[in-house]
Amino acid sequence: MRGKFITLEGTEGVGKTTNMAFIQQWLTDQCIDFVTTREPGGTPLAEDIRHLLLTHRDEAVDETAELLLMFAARSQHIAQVIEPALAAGKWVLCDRFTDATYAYQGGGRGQSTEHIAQLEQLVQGDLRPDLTLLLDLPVDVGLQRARKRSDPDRFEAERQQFFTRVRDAYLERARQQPKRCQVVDASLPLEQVQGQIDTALQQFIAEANHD
Ligand code: Z5A
Repeated sequence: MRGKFITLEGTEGVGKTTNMAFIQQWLTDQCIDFVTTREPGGTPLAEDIRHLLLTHRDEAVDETAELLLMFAARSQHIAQVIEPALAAGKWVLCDRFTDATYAYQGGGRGQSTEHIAQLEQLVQGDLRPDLTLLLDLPVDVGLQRARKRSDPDRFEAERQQFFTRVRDAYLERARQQPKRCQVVDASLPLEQVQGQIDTALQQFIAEANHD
């Protein structure tokens, strides 16, 4: 049987890395065979593209070039990692996927949603996540949390208004696709955040077993 595809999304400082570890443990406890990966990245070539995308540079980065690089990395990632794993019956847990493109390149940069949808169709065909956990919290809280970490990369250096547009675009995606996209209130203490994730995963498994 084909595996399930779960993605984790959110703006700056929502706690993706922290909660990826929680979900990995959760899947392990359920004896589910899974692979963990991330975007942009997940293969040597796609990780090279990630480096190109996140590095600060003197040259202005054309927004269409940025969009195409995201999908170039994704195409390689799907071919090398995601599709083979799903076809082998493994679950795939991915730190960000195409919702991030709608949120950052669409909402944040103002790139056309139609163009993103066309690239999504070209690169992914019918492949879509089965479940997306959207960690959500007010932008200022997330930025305060993120500031405690290392120096900001090219995206993290954006202003608060940029992340507000990103957050709004994520929430709009969740409103449009409420079954696939579960919004988690990431402003709560970690234990309560993980309680919500646990509930969403249990519900997802129950529905998957029912299908
Ligand atoms: N990007 C894009 O533009 N288009 C695309 O299509 C894709 C990506 C796929 C790299 O992503 C960049 O790529 C990303 C968007 C762009 N840039 N940004 N911004 P990334 O996923 O690698 O980058 P990230 O956003 O920095 O993710 P992260 O490292 O997982 O960070 P995080 O979500 O902030 O997670 P964290 O490090 O676990 O948490 C931050 C801090 O908060 C940390 O100190 C935690 O201990 C703390 N924390 C976590 N949860 C809590 C709670 N509940 N209470 C209090 N404190 C907490």
